[in-house]
Formats: sequence, C-alpha cells, structure tokens
Amino acid sequence: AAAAVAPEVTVFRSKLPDIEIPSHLPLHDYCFARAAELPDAPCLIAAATGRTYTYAQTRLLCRRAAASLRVLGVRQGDRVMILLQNSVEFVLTFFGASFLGAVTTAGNPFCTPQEIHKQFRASGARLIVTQSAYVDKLRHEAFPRIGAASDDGGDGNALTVVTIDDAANTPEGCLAFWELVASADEATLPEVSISPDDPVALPFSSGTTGLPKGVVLTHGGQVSGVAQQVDGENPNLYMREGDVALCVLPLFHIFSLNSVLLCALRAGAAVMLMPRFEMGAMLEGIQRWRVTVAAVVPPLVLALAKNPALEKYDLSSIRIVLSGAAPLGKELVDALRARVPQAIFGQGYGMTEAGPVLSMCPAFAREPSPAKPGSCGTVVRNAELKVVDPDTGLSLGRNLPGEICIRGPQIMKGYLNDPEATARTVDVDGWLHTGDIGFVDDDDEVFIVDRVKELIKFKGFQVPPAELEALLLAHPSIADAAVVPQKNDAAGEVPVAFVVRAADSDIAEDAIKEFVSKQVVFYKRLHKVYFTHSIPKSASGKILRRELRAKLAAAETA
Ligand code: 4UW
Repeated sequence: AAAAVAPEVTVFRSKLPDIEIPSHLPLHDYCFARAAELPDAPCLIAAATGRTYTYAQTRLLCRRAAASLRVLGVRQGDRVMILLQNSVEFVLTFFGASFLGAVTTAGNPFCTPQEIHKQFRASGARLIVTQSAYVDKLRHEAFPRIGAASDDGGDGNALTVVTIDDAANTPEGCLAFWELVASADEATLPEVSISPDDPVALPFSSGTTGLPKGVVLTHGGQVSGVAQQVDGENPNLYMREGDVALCVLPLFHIFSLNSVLLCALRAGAAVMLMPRFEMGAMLEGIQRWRVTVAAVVPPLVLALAKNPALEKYDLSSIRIVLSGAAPLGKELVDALRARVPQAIFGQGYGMTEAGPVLSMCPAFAREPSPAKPGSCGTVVRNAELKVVDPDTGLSLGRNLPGEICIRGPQIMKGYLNDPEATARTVDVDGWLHTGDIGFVDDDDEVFIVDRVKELIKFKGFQVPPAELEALLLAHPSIADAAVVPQKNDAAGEVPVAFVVRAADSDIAEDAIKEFVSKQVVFYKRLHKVYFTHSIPKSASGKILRRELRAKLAAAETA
C-alpha cells in the first residue's frame, strides 16, 4: 500500500512576530507586574461609589482577600464561586483566590436558584461570595445549609456565604466581606507553588453541544491569552497607563474578565467598574472618568447609536470601541461612529474555551493596520488558525468558508470532569474546533458567516438549546421539542421552540413559555413556540437543526 500522505494544511498566523510569553508566572503576578512601578496609578474605579483604588491598594486588598479566604478554609485547588455584579469585591475575590492557587467560578447573579445550583454543584465550590440581595436564592433547598463549617452538625457540608454589603446588613448565617478583609493579615499568606498548568478560572459554557460545562482555564493559559492581546513591542490591543477601560459587560463572562480586567491590569490601565448596564450612569461614568477603551457587545452599540442623550455627554476621551461576542454589522458601526468620530471601531472574536481571543482588530495595535467593516480582525500572535470543511475535516484555503479551528498555549485545558466533551472539542493534535463557520480573506482578516454548533446567542449571552429542550421534555404535555435561534434586530438571536404536543394535549404557546420562563434567567426565555407533528432527526437521533432554521427563515421571508 502507498504510504499515507498527510493532507496539506493551510495555517494562518499573525503577521506580527511571536512574542515572549512569561507563562511561568502565576496569573496574579503577571497581571500585577507593573504594580511596583505604578503604585499610585489608578487601578480600579467603582463607578457606583466614585471610589478609586491605586495599583498598590488593589494588590494589597487582593492579598488580604486571599488571607480572608484562607481563614475560611480555602486551600490550593479549591473552588470559590463568585455571584456578583461587576464590583471591586469581584476583582478582590478573583485575585484573592488566585494568590492561594484556588479557582474561581463566576456565575450570573440573575440566574434562577436551579441554574446557579447546577454551576455550584458541578464546580465543587463550598464557598460563595455574593450580595445580600441574592442570598435568598442560595436558601433554595438544593443548596447545603448556609452556616459556618463548624456549626454544620459535623457533616462538613455547610455552605459558607460571604456578602459584600455593609456589615450591618449581613444576612443571617453569612459573613461580611469587608470585616473579613479588614481583619486579615496578608503576612500570614503561605507560599504556594503554582504551576502554569494549574487552573485559575472556571467559567461555564455549553461549547458546541449539550449543557453548560466548566471550562478549565489555567494560569499559563490566561497569561498567554492576555499576552497575545497586550504584550510585546507592538501590542495587538494597545493599552497603557493613563488608559481607562470601561467594564460594564459582566465579569462572569470571559470577554470582560479577560479582555477588559486582566488586559487592563497587565497594561497598567485603570478599570471603571459598572455594576450593571444603565445608559445614563454609563455615559456619566465615561465622561467623568475619561474612558478611553470601551468594550461593548453589538446590542450596546445599538442602544448607544439610538440614544439621543449621547449628545449631552462628552465622549471625546474614547479612542477604542472593541466589540465582540456576537456579529457587529457595518450599519450599526456607521450609526455610532457619527457620535464618537475620534474612536477606532473594531471587533474581536472570542470563545470561552479558546482562552478566549482567536482574532483581534489590527487597527487597535500600537502600530495599527486597517481592518475591513464586518471583519473580526486577524489571528492573535503565538497561535495558529485553520479553516476546515465541516464534513470532511480537510483544511481549506483563503476565502473558503469552513469551521474555524485554533491552536495555541491560550486554549482551555479541557472541560471539567468531562473528557468526552473535551475530546469532541479539542482534537489529538491540539486544535480547538469552534463550531463557527468563517473564512480568512486575502488580507488575513477573519470573517464569521455562520455557526454549526447548537449555541444561541441573545445579546452575546449563551443560550444552550439542550438546556431548554431538557426543560420542555420534562413537561408531561410535551412529546418532543427542539430549540433553535431566530434572528432578531435587538438581540441578534432569540430562542424559539418547535414542540410536538403529547397525545390528547392541547397545551398552548403561552403556557409553555411561562413554564420555561419560571425556570430560567431572562435571556433564555422562549420568544415563540411553533407546534409541529415531528422533529426532524438524523438516523442517529440528532435534531436536524439546520432544517428547522431553514423553516424559520422561509417563514420570515414568506
Ligand atoms: N462575531 C461573531 C464576533 C464574535 C462571535 C464571539 O460566550 P462565548 O463562549 O465567548 C465569547 C467571547 C467573546 C470575546 C472574548 C474576548 C474578546 O476580546 C472578544 O473580542 C472583543 C470577544 O463570546 O461565545 C463564543 C461564540 O460567540 C460568537 C461565536 O459563535 C463564538 O464561538 N462570537 N465573538 N466578533 N460571533
């Protein structure tokens, strides 16, 4: 037999030279590397209170938070859950855990108790840092009883809950964050030896299929992911001291955590933390603190472009508008560009599992090069990107759409306790398969045109169809169901369901929608239910989602 010849692979790389990545450093030392040089530079700005924290103060408070967590029993490798809006306490808990070699899993505080519990249980966390407003969710029967480990009746299962509010408002059984930090002594912190392969963050993502899974991101991986954006002679995302990054996108999502918080700290910039999106407060904050780098998602660009109040604010400090997490159309950019004419608009393309950035707008570089409208920029440095035929797996050349794959030191270590899902996503050669369909053009720019994975994105938030399908199938009046994305101007995509009623059932659309909304966070709510006689499936039983999407598209144009 003829010797097998390896098929030719077209690999796309950055035109910028590779950089030296200090991946031996733990993430906290890497991110605070400039704290000694810039002790008095602003690091965190709490927009809600107007308080600012310098680099020296922030690093010290992070170490005190670490000492507090240690007093509460957190050890290397343990998981700590963060259930907070963007806040100083989020940052302190994240780095506090990192200093101990512990791992944080950040959840969306707006989720339902059941949704929070799934992440809590899967992560194996025993301690949650939250706000008193969310403590009732943690009193749900699914959770262990809240209390100190010593008064758990000896079963060792009590849940430690730390709340960030005024100590006077600490709910029963909970501990006050700032009391703990005030009495903590950073000098007691043990020396922990952290290897680049140790986990530091555990965001949840459904990836290309199925239910949300813990994505194991390591110290070395996150250092690499940040370095690819902001390190080197010619950083791809050029930030420096004096810059102020807008942090309004939730820190429990990887875009904000990595490309805003971690990147800004590494660069010596300040981070303006906004607890939630509120237009007036955001514009006020941008004006007051002279925000220079605004990380946004397309629905935020839409809201800004449409808002007449913009005229009343001085937004002239903004030099970069970085959009990601969902496609950004040219019309939308043009609509906002008129209001912020001095800024460079561009996109990054990220995925939780990819660590997160695959490609970034080259116009954000220190030595910028132009990007076309609609492009997601060029592949980051120290990484390889290829495009493969989704059916044959064979590599495709320029301008040919296929599944985008990425390889490099920044990608996830794998899914937590799920080697099968990991193997489906990262192949034996180390390529991470994104489930996104796109191409690379003659100028090395990446364009995303479609998605082959199951994921639905509502305003950039993940909506895993499998999760909604499981809820629907649990309803006695539903025989079968499939959930797919439908295009929507305001949200990008919304989840809609195809439902087969059980024999003799005449359940109505509203009843189904309500049944789902009671169990899920707002962005997972069904926007429409289409009743049908059967769900199209492949011979192996997989839902033929493409067929259902085509049906929707046909109905829209009809
Ligand atoms: N255009 C079209 C895009 C784009 C996109 C993402 O929730 P996840 O797992 O993760 C993210 C992360 C986004 C991100 C992180 C860091 C960063 O700098 C940046 O650029 C500004 C963006 O969204 O969802 C991953 C999926 O979201 C879609 C795509 O389908 C991807 O697999 N997606 N960015 N610019 N689609």
